[in-house]
Amino acid sequence: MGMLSRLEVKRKKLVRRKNKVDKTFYNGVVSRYKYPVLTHEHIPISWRFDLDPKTNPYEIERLGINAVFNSGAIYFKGEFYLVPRIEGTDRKSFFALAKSKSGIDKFEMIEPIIFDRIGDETNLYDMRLTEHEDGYIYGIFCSESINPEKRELMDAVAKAGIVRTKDLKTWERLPNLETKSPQQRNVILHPEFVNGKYLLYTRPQDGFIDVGGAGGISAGFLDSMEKPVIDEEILIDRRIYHTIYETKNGGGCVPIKTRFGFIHIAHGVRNTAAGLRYVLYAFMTDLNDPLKVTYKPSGYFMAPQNEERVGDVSNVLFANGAILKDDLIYLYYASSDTRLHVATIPIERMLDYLINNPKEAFNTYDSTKQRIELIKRNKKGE
Ligand code: M1P
Repeated sequence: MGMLSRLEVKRKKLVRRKNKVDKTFYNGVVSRYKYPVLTHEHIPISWRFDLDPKTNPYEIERLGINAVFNSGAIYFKGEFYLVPRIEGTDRKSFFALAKSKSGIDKFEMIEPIIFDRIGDETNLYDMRLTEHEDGYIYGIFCSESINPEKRELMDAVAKAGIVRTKDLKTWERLPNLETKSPQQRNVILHPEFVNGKYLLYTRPQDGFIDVGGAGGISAGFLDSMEKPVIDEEILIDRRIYHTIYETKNGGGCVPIKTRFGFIHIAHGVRNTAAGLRYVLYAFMTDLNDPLKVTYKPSGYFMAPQNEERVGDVSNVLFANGAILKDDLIYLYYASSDTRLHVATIPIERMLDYLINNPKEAFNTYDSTKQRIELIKRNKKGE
């Protein structure tokens, strides 16, 4: 058996591996799983090697894969579909479709996704998939280009790109979103019309990495997805000093509708001596007024742990895809910009967490009081 056949056998074994709950972690809300659902090793050999011995006699990897991470997710025709960010060894990210019957394991890559390029855009990543009530599935992603004004190396501009499909096979490219903010990332389409308009969650930013003066997760309305222009961005979840989202935050998954409101899973970023730290937090918005945050527990519900802490961009958890199926949220989260994991969250536990966990205290005095009250209540019950 040649080297490439051996590699494919190894890959197939990896894809077929059954996943199981990681019993070493407990917070009452989330079940983590032992194995990542997608890694660079899950990518088929035929996507990386020229399999023809005449043109590749030394079985050299022609187009390597560096990482598979931040993934959009959707339940479609009885299966769990993912559209992860796949980064080649050339640093370009591309999208591809993967599917699984269980949602927790056996994700098989189907095919890379390609659609029209706009202008001189260089890189695409982090697709959020929304099944909108207008009948289309939209993919909103980051479209990155070099800054046309400065033309300096590393001076990039991030915008929100938009595609739509009805079958996950053919993807129609729409114009990029226009807003008054100089740059945008983490843009998400709300699944329902609000007063007859499309609602988009945005994350305005002054620079490519630094959000600068921008306040946090915002929202804006659109009349049409074919001419996507937002005139006004309304701040809905702001950055706050000495919280887990002090440096920046960003919407993650498409809001999940429940009887109490829409669940948002987002990422919060703080700066440390060791660099930025990304954790996952959640909040709820009002069913009738999706711009109004109704519940928001303090802190994070998931942070990088163990091997999740290390990767190309260490100390990062990032989620841009979740599926609600049979009262269970399947949350697809990536660790350290390197690999993709799944966590499951029973919807009733998520609702209890959102509604009953304490709110942000903003300072040590009030935070300590929250803990002392908890200890006192527990003493009474002894
Ligand atoms: O490296 C961490 C993340 O950084 C960016 O997210 P944000 O704009 O919120 O800081 C994105 O590049 C994302 O893909 C990446 O995981």
